Amino acid sequence: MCPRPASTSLNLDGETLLCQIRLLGEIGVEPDQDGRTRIALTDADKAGRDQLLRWMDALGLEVKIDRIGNIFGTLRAADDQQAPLMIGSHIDSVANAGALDGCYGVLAGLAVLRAYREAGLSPSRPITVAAFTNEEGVRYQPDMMGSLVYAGGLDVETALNAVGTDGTRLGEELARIGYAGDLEPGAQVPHEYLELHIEQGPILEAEGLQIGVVENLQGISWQQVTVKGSANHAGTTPMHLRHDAGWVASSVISQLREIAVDGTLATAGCMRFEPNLINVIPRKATFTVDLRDPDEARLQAAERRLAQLVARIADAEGVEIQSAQWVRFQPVVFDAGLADAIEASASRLGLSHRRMTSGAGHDAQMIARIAPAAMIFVPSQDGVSHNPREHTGDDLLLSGAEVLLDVVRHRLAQP
Ligand code: HGY
Ligand code: MN
Ligand code: MN
Repeated sequence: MCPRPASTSLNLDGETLLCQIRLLGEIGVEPDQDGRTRIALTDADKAGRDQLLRWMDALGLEVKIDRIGNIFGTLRAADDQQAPLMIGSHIDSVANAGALDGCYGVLAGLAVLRAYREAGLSPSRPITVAAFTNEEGVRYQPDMMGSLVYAGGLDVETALNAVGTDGTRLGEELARIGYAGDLEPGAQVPHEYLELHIEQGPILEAEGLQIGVVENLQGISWQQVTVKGSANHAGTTPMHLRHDAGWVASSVISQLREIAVDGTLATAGCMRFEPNLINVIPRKATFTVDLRDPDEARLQAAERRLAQLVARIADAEGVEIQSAQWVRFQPVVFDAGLADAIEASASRLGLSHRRMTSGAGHDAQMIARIAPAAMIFVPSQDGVSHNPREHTGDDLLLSGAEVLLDVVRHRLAQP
């Protein structure tokens, strides 16, 4: 545990926080998997949401759910008219995920409210813990969808009509799991927003540091590319007469590393051939490209290079191309005052720290559109995430939560 100034009456109950992380991490674990899968609006996501609501109820929080299924648990204040300080993240996951991504920040938010409850203190302004819907965006795009709707960046009806990669309509799934709330998204604009999250990258661990003061966040460009060629016999069609959609997709993907230069990141996460049979030249190929860069001009240059590469290879093979932009978020700079406050807390608590950029997308980048927002990182072991091996030691998890509590205490000027 990190040394705490004797004066505070707000104490972190680290044992309950670690226990809740472990219990939530057990929801969605499949027998044949090491990790858990709680993809947005599935039954497993519902089970995680139900558990979160039970913990919110146990803390006596005022619980509200908005029309896109965002969950809010609020500790009322002495002066209830003020806008809340919001602590948020997400509890949906990718497939076969770790237990910390998103969940850590939501449950650390509950730990902050528990500290107020146990100290018998009312905060000087309401504190709201938020769990945003569909942060991962792997079933319904875009990612960070719930916080984007909340921040007014996506119309709620459009979001409710989103069709998933499995053909389901988001609004029907939301109603099916019982989380189609009635609160208008964004009805309550937060005074400030804090998000505690694992780094999901290698930097803090490599530098032996305990806390990341996140100043900014990369721009994100997601595209789905569909290649339409001609099916034909694998044994009778001469190579120069083929219109092989599978070869075009594979050629583009194999050259992505030439696009990922000067700090831009490029990932082809999905690829599908049709008819996907060993002796049939693919008539259709569908693949995705995830481009990221903290610099908007470089991200646009990478998008142009990708478009030129796809066009050149497609022309040579005589196939048709369709590109659908699934996500396009510009880089975000977080609130300097909040970043300073996080840095001051890390120093006060004697924790080693550095300022850094977030490589991953987070709900904070959406809430930054409507309120001052910033993030706190803790290290990820081996920099691994979106993988059951995702891990952060208990001491580091508790240090991050101590920083969150200390920042809140100072922002609310509480004893
Ligand atoms: O894609 C991301 O960066 C986030 O995990 N949704
Ligand atoms: Mn996350
Ligand atoms: Mn994630």
